[in-house]
Amino acid sequence: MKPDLFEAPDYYNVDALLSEEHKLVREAAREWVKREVSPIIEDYAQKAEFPKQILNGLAEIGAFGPYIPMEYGGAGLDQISYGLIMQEIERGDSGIRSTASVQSSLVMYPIWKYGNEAQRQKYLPKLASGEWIGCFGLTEPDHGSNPGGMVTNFKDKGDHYLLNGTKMWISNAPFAQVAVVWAKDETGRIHGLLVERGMEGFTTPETHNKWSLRASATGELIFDNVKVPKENLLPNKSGLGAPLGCLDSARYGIAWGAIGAAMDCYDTALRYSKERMQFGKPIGQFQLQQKKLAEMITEITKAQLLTWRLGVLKNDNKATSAQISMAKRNNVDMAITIAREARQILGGMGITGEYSIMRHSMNLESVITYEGTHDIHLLITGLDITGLNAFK
Ligand code: TGC
Ligand code: FAD
Repeated sequence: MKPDLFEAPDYYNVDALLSEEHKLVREAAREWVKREVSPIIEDYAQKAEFPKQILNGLAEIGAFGPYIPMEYGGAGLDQISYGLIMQEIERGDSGIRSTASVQSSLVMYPIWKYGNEAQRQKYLPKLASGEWIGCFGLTEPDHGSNPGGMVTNFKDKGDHYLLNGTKMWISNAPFAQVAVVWAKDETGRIHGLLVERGMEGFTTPETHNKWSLRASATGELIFDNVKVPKENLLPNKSGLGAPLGCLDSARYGIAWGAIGAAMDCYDTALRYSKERMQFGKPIGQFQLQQKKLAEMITEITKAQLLTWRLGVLKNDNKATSAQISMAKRNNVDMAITIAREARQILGGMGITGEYSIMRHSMNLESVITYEGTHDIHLLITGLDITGLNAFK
C-alpha cells in the first residue's frame, strides 16, 4: 500500500468551532492511525483478520469509552471528542472503528447506564484498557430490522437464568470475553444479560466469506441452555428502548466515522488527480473530474457542519434519536457515494489495494446496513416529521 499522505479537508474552517482539547484528541488519534493502522490494514483486510495487536493502542487514544467517566477507566471526554476519535479511526478503516464503537457504545455504555455498581466496577476498567473485548447481541437470523420480534429467551430457574437462542452478525463475537445479550423473559419483556466466554453451552462461531469489513471479526452467539448467574442481568433498564438507547450512541459515532472514510477517499482522489497525466494534462484539469471533486468537498463540508451541530446538541443532552438517524443515514450515504466516485478518478488503480478507496467502498456496504439500514433511518425521519408510523 502507498504511504499514508492524508491531509484532512476543512473547507469551511470547521476547526474554528473546536476547542483545543478537541484538536489535541483528534491529532493523537490521527497520528496513531497513520503510524499503526495505515501500514498494516490492507494486509489484514486481504487476509480477513482483525489485527489484535492494535487493541492497546486503541485504548491509549481513548477509543474504548471516550465519554465514560474516568473513575471507571474511561477517557471522560465530551461527545465531540468521541466523534472526532471515531472519524479518525474510520479514516483508517471502518472495521477498526466498528471494534471501537461496539466496545464503547454497545458494551461499556449499557453496563455504565443500565448496570449496577458491582457490574460497572467488574467490567468497565477491563474494557477501557482493552484487556477484555466485548460484543453486543441484538440481531437474530429472523429478526434484523425488527429486533422487537426476537426469540432469544431466558427462564428464571431460582438461583440462575437459563438462556437459549441465537444471535447473528455480531461484531467482535469470535474473540470477545463478554457479550451484552438482549433476550426476552417469560413475560416477553426484553432485558440485557452479561454472558461470559467459557459459560457452558455458549459458543461463538465466526462468519466467513465477507467481502466487506474484512478486518473486523464477525460471528454468531449461540446459547444452548446457558446458565447465567442472576447478578449478570442489567437491572436498571428493560424493554426494546434499552438496546435502542445504546444504538443512539453508536449511530452518532458512525455519523462521524463515515466522514473519516469520505475524507480519505476525497484526499486520495484529489492527490491522484493532480499527479496522473492523460492527454498531456493532469486529469484534475478535466471538467468532469473537477465536478466529481467539487461535489465531494461540498458534501463532506455539509456533513461536517451537520455532525458538529449534532455533537453540540448531544453535549447538551438535547439530540433526539431521529436527529441521530438523519446524520447516520446522510453521512454514510455521502461516504459511499464519494467512495464510488473517487474510485473512478483512480481508474484501474482504484480497484487495487495500493490505495484505500476500494476497501472503504466495500466496508461502507456494511456501515450502510448495520445499526439500522439506510431505509429504516429514512422511515424513522418519516415517523418523526409526520407522526405516522410506517413500522406498525
Ligand atoms: P418502537 O415501538 O418504535 O420502540 C420500542 C421502544 O423503544 C423506544 N425507542 C428508542 N429508545 C431509545 N433510542 C431509540 N433510538 C429508540 N427508538 C425507539 C420507543 O420509545 C419504545 O419505548 P417504550 O417505552 O414505548 O416501549 O419499536 P419498533 O419495534 O416499532 O421498531 C422501531 C425501529 C424499526 C426503528 C427499531 O427497531 C430499529 O431501529 N431497527 C433497526 C435495528 C438496528 O438498528 N439494529 C442494530 C443492531 S446492532 C448493530 O448493528 C451493531 S453494528 C456495530 C458495529 O460493528 O459498528
Ligand atoms: P433485514 O431486516 O432483513 O432487511 C432487509 C431489507 O429490507 C433492508 O434493505 C431493509 O431496509 C428492508 N426493510 C426491512 N424492514 C423494512 C420496512 N419496515 N420497511 C422498508 N424496508 C424494510 N447486529 C448486532 O446485533 N450486533 C452487531 O455487532 C452487529 N454487527 C454487524 C456487522 C456486520 C458486518 C453486519 C453486516 C451486520 C451487523 N449487525 C449486528 C446486524 C445489522 O444490524 C443488521 O444486518 C441490520 O440491522 C439489518 O438487518 P438484516 O440484515 O436482518 O436485514
